Amino acid sequence: MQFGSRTLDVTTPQVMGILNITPDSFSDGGELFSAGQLQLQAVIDRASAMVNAGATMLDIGGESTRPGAVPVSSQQELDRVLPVLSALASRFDVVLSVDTSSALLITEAASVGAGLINDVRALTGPGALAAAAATGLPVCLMHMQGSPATMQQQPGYRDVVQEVIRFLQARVDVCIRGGVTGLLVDPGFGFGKTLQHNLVLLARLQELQVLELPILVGMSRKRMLGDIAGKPEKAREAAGIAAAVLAMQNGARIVRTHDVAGMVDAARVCQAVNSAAQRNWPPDGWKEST
Ligand code: 7PM
Repeated sequence: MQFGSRTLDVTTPQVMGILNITPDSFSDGGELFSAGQLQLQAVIDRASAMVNAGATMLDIGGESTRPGAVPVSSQQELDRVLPVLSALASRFDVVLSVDTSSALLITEAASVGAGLINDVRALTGPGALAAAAATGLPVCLMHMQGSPATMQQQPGYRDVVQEVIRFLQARVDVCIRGGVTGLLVDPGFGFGKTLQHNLVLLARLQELQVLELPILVGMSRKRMLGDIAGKPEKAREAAGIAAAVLAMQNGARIVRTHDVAGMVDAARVCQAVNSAAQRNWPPDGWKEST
């Protein structure tokens, strides 16, 4: 699959390292800031470690979407993300993903080397769809119920898997009509979902294969893992790997994680076992792009 100037095989599981460029970010942020100032060298060092550990994608975000988060200004998001993208694009031969809902940042990110647009709001924001289509880059569409400020207050579904699929299919259709030419889908673990909703989505992730698009998952350090393992954010790596292995076995092609080295090993184990087995993995029928 083409991600701007870079090509990546998404029939084998790929690991996407998370770079949260937010001073308040849960589980990994803050450390990339000193006295409120972004430390570009710290970001480059973190990215370098992830690439050396086998990440083939890096996801760069400047807006905290943690439950209860208040929106940051678009200018602040731009100021955080664009210098990072520029610095990384000239240094690393990996796909740089920009985690944003902002039309302006989508446009600017494409011009400084982004290869993927990752939008937790699935291009529903003002101008986002047109901006994304104009870049020619692929887009990851994520499901969220509600908005970050209130999404964990009262999540409710009749059938969470069916509702996620219906939402994603509708957004896929809108995006294709709007001119987006490459799509990934993501069920949005933790975004307007109880622990039970997240578990059902993971158990039945293979049902998302009806969308015939590569599936991306992000569970790294999230509360669902804390609820299961009973551990704080920094101690959830093993739980995250276990959950990601189940996701890969159920068809996930890209795993978004803070803990790259362990996840790369896990992805290689999944790939080795599944390619040895004559079980039609990865399954046929999904599209490289629209
Ligand atoms: C604070 C709390 C900061 C939570 C960041 C987060 C996903 C994503 C995020 C995901 C895709 C995090 C989340 N989660 N994009 N962006 N899928 N595609 O854990 O699950 O990094 S933000």
